[in-house]
Amino acid sequence: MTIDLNPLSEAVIKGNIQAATQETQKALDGGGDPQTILDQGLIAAMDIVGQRFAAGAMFVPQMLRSAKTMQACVALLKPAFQAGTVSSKGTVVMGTVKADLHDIGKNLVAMMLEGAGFTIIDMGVDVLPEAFVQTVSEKSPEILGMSALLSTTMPAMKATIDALKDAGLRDKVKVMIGGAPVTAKFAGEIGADRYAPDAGSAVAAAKELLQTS
Ligand code: B1M
Repeated sequence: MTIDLNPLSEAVIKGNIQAATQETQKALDGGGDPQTILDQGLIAAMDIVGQRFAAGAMFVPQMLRSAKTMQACVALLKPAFQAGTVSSKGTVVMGTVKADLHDIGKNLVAMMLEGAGFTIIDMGVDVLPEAFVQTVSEKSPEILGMSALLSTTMPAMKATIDALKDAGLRDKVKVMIGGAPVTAKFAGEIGADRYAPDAGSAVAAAKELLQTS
């Protein structure tokens, strides 16, 4: 079945929450695949928002409205990604690194991991290295997941890994990183265990790290 997701993308780009949530619901009610709605309706729209911002054709308040619109639509998709979870596959502490306020991607990764059976401790945005270390120390998660969307905040990932080493915790937790400017090469350079380019890969990577299915 083909569902036209262009009206949804347009509504996200314009930051029209009412139209976007209506279009999301319409797509779901019409039997649309939630993953396709997410990838081709919502994430594709945010890519266009980013391109327009970079070209000076959109500004921060408009980008923020688009982000809020996307989040409202993701909330409608959430139940579809979280059907039938049983016992926990492991605990993942998640956060966006110091000085970085982008949380849509991090929230999506958390949502998918939760849907796949992991327990999530979400620390939010602008998380200091020492706060990550404290939570790892207190909660003993199997995985620490860090997200960064700005090239200027990527170094906070290394700072966090270094802080884990200083606290004697580095070998007690697997570290997974992601976010638009992050690469597998960078993950290797800073001593992370895994890089994942998107939420689906993050689930596969988490399972591989813990050798669970
Ligand atoms: Co900002 N912003 N922003 N922004 N913003 C970008 C990132 C930018 C690329 C736009 C551009 O110039 N084209 C650019 C960064 C340039 C750079 O450093 N390379 C940028 C900038 C410059 C800024 C400000 C500095 C603008 C300013 O104030 N002048 C400012 C910084 C604020 C701060 O953080 N301190 C800023 C602010 C904002 C808003 C607040 C307005 C808003 C964020 C709202 C929010 O998140 N609640 C915003 C938005 C919306 C964007 C864009 C348009 C969209 C980001 C997004 O949500 N994408 C973005 C352009 C773009 O990326 N196309 C842009 C959709 C999301 C699903 O994708 O986050 O990549 P993403 O997540 C993916 C993967 O990366 C991966 O999986 C996710 C799902 O598939 N992933 C992981 C993410 N984390 C992972 C963790 C993992 C594994 C995978 O393991 C743990």
